[in-house]
Amino acid sequence: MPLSNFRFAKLSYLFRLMDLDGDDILSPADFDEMARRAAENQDKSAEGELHKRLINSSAKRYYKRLIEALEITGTQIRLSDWLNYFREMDEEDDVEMDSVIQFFLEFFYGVFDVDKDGFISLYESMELFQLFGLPLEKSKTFFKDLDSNADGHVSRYELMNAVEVFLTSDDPEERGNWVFGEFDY
Ligand SMILES: [Ca+2]
Ligand SMILES: [Ca+2]
Repeated sequence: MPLSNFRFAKLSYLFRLMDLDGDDILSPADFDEMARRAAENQDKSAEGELHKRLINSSAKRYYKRLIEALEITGTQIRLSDWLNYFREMDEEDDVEMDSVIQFFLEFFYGVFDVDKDGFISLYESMELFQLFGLPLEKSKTFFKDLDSNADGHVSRYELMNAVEVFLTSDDPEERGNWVFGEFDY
């Protein structure tokens, strides 16, 4: 079965968001660019330097995890590979999809939970927006949508639900669809 227009639009949008160098391919170069931008956003404190080193060393590892999660044997991910993955997964049970959700959890917590308290704060979520070039003024709304119990932090559980909705839902009313910002559909 083909993907609905809505899912096609949002999955393509997420792909382009991650394709930071805009060459229509997800490759280690995009993750290097992510690391470079993250380092640029850091202050010059010792903590900032440590964060920079951590991000640099793990950028390639994250890319490898994504390729494994998508079960791609080559070294690059084209938009068609990415969309095909979700098309095929719809026909199987969602056990395999879990590995892509796990990738995003590991990635977001690894990169953005700077103080390692197990939650993403509003401030930490702003870094995410900056990194992907999303409008910062939208980050507060985005954060409120993610923080479903409104305790001022985004827990793993809250993030996991949002990512799952994003990857699988056909209902634009579900808030998780907007976890990566706004897109047209
Ligand atoms: Ca790219
Ligand atoms: Ca945190």
